[in-house]
Amino acid sequence: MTPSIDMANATTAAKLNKFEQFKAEKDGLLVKHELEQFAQMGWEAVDDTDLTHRLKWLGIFFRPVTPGKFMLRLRLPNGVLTGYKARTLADIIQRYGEDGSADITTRQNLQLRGILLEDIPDIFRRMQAAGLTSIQSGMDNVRNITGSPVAGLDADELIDTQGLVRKVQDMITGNGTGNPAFSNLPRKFNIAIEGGRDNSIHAEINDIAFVPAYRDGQLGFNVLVGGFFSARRCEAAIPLNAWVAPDDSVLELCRAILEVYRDHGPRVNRQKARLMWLIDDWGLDRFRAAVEVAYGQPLPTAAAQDEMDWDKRDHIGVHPQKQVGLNYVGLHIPVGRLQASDLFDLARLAEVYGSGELRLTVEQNVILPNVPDSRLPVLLQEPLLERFSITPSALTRSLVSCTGAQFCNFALVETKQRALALALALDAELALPQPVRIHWTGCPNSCGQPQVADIGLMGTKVRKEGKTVEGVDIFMGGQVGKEAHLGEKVQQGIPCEDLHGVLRSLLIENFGARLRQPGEEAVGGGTLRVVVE
Ligand code: SRM
Ligand code: SF4
Repeated sequence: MTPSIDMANATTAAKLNKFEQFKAEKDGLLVKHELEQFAQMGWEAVDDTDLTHRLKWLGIFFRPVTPGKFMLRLRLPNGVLTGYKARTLADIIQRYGEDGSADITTRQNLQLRGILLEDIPDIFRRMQAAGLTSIQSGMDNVRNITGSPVAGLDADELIDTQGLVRKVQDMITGNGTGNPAFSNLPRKFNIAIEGGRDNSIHAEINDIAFVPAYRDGQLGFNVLVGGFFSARRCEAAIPLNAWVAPDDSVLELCRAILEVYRDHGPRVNRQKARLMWLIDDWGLDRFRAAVEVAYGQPLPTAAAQDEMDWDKRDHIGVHPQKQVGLNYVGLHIPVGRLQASDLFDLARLAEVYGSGELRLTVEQNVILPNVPDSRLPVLLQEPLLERFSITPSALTRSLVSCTGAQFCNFALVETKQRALALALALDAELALPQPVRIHWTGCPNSCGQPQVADIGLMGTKVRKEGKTVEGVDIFMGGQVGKEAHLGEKVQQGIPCEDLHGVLRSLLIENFGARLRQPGEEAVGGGTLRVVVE
């Protein structure tokens, strides 16, 4: 299928933004054929647009903060991987020593660090042999497709989404080889397919979300569209007033929406190019009608209600599965940061105690599925569980953080190290009646999703005593699960050095925290093994 971008809508070439211009000159996917050459000539000699932009079509991110040490963003549909895949990735980063690490992302995915361009052809061969791909994971492509991390394990789930998520990924990426039909969207695009009752993947912040719903007694999905965060605007997804059966209709509807967005989505101003801007411009009825034409048949109207009626779970700890005698064990990974040795260890635990499988969550944690009752006691004695705890303390437990200044050039503040240090310090000081979800994001792009948090912290620069220092704007009121609702900014320009006291007050006044008595200690916690300079 050849893309047919509506140039009348996209307006004249003269008005196209610079991203549209370089995409029109050469599709990002084409650098795939130049990788061997890039590897031989070295990154310094690669054309600047290929280096800083087009390589992202293959998941390869040049990092201006660490020039020459690239980030590789994978695709892990539904957050599922195997011990074998984890070991392959561990092996890839191990050779980079201290530079080699992996981050679990807020889209239940992995990003590898420290990668050298000359190694990429070999890395891609090894990844392909292990059934891994990083294709179309950056720039104007569909990001990792999320689904419940306990799909197929949860006794109360409605639809096991794993197969559907894989099929949608295969359709969009041409079975992982790259698909030019969907490699030139107006902007990034997020898809989530939820099969459980607790909205485990923040359906409301995706460009397309499928949520379970019964229509005339048949189980399928209601469809939401247009959710997104950006520096300029954040919106929750709205109902498309459509329902689909849990079969290839999901694929077909994704294809139809992507075609409409690809061919008619706004391409003049990149700050106004996400799907919701098209829906705003056209109105929902016209958008829905265009999707129906692309879908090839009328779309059933939405079911009256969806089935997401639970509070959101965090999956930490030991939980019985629907398969009698088996359990899934959620391990807390402090701010999602893993070293090669951690990935090797997790692969071993999955193979020794479970079925060789691992799952990732959007809270940047890991789940070991299929652990028999009989093996639980030994698993729980494993030294790794001292760092990757099943009983983390209340604030570290729910902590989420984007990459921040260590590797991201958009960042206005360092995030991960600071987030963890503050959470541990506050956990030591305060007793909380329940976990409080604190999300850090280093800039207004909101990769760390501060708007879904109980307390969201967004990096900014602040003036203090005549100097510019790192600070945050504070968001509150984010709700997740059945009554998902985006939080709003409640305070701005707090210097990070004053944040401890501000958070302590917020936790006491709004979340029932009390100061610990002498001798009363917090359990669990975490350490980040990479020290940020
Ligand atoms: Fe993001 C750009 C990291 C989830 C909104 N995001 C970036 C870049 C690629 C910028 C860059 O080139 O440096 C960051 C890479 C830094 C690095 O070295 O790691 C980056 N985003 C991340 C991750 C790794 C954060 C994390 O630590 O988990 C997440 C990767 C997900 C994945 O596996 O694909 C990540 N980014 C998100 C999310 C959350 C989500 O999807 O639920 C959002 C908000 C939701 C959304 O997109 O609607 C998000 N990222 C952005 C934006 C703002 C998009 C916009 O429409 O303006 C940018 C900037 C851009 O695209 O121009 C951005
Ligand atoms: Fe980078 Fe900003 Fe995204 Fe954090 S929120 S990863 S600082 S772009």
